[in-house]
Amino acid sequence: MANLCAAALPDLPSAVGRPAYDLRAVGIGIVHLGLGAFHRAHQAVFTDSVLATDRRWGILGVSMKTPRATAALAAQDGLYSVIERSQEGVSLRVIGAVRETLFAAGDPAALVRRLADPAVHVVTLTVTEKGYCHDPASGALDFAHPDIVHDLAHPDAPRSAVGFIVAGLAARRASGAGPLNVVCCDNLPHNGRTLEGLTRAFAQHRDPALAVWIDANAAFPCTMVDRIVPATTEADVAEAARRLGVADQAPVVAEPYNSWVIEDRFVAPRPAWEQAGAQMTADVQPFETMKLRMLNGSHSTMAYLGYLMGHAYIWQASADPLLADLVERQMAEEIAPTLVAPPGVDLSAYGRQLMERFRNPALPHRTYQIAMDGSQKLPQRLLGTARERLAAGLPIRHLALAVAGWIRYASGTDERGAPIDVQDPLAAAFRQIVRDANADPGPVADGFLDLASVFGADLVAHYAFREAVRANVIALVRDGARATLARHLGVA
Ligand code: CS2
Repeated sequence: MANLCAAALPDLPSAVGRPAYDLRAVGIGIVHLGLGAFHRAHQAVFTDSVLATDRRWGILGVSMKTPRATAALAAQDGLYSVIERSQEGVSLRVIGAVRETLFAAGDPAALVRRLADPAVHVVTLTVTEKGYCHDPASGALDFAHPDIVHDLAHPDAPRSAVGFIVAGLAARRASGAGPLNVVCCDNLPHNGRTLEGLTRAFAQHRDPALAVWIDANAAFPCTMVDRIVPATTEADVAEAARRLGVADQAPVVAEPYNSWVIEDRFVAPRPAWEQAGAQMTADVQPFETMKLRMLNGSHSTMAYLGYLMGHAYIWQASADPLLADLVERQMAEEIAPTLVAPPGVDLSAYGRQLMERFRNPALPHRTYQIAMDGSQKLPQRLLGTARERLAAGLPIRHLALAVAGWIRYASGTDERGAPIDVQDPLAAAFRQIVRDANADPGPVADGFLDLASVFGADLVAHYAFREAVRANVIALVRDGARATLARHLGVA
């Protein structure tokens, strides 16, 4: 079978969407760091629509750690399909926005040069939570992180996203290439502000005058990004080929829902993403906090407890009456009351819509995938809510069970005694905690609850919080997740 490529576009089946512009007329105006499935199903789709009327915004897609995505895309002229799956059916759209690719680790100097190209006005990032080399609880740059240590020693051949951004900005300053918009699209709290702080801390260490220049010449708008994009499987690759009539080694699968709320805070030209459905606003925070706590908080709760209960997929976990009851009550009773509803949003309707999105059986989203990197995710998904409720003297019953679900999962053994391959930057620390505690649940919980980079010094020292989580960990180990949940919900 032939490969998807520019020459194959005219012969695609008529039902398949395709770029509404001449690929050869597109210039590179955006450098994107982290060419994973989420970027390809989210920002690249918005940008693809913008390109129909404004050819300046082609994307140079950069892979940070492995050349897998760049190699696959380069072999097909940067083209790939988005397979949109709902209960009603499947639709395909070929995206042309990624015009060039680059593997950062293969040629760091080339990436720095491209970041300093005067035609590039925007850098977007999806490098996942752990890609920011920060302390998740405080948001501060981790100067002991091996990549940051390396990048401060080799500022012109960096490895980390922050190292590249600072190197690119330094090169722009030196060459007079002009200001830059840096748009974080990861699920971090106050993501733009957080990245700005990390960039400033790194630049300050390198050269205080550079930090001052960056303050005036770079903007870091906050964004809320939302689209459920499970990892692509072999079956998806086969489905893309069947529906396209040509082979696509880099398709992505997504739900129909696609939302991007962007703080209108730019210092350089930018794509008119609002013409493609993005929402520009003066204040992203209510959207972002709502999404991180309601959607991602529920996702993580279902991922840990669902995995322990034997659910491989989120659609199964959210169809389990016990888990559905827990996450619905957690949203309504404990999360929503901490939120300021964004303009025009009704929080109960938002919660109901989330449950519907989770239950989409056409979307095989693995609990195991969402369970990854919990140490980096818990602070913004569950712990901020718990912290605010505790400060207000409010109960955290459901949140304590969800956090205990993480500890039970991250201890590395499932309910049948089989090992769980826990993927997390702190996985070695977790194993040490379990060894030191002889796998005794109370002491295991204590060991986890001492992790200040996750819980922050305040929750580490919060007696009531620790006791609530600890009791749930002990119950989960002793009785299993299903029985613990039934008792918790009063249906045992
Ligand atoms: C998920 C998110 O993998 C995860 O941790 O919770 O990727 C989630 O699907 C997206 O944030 C939805 O917008």
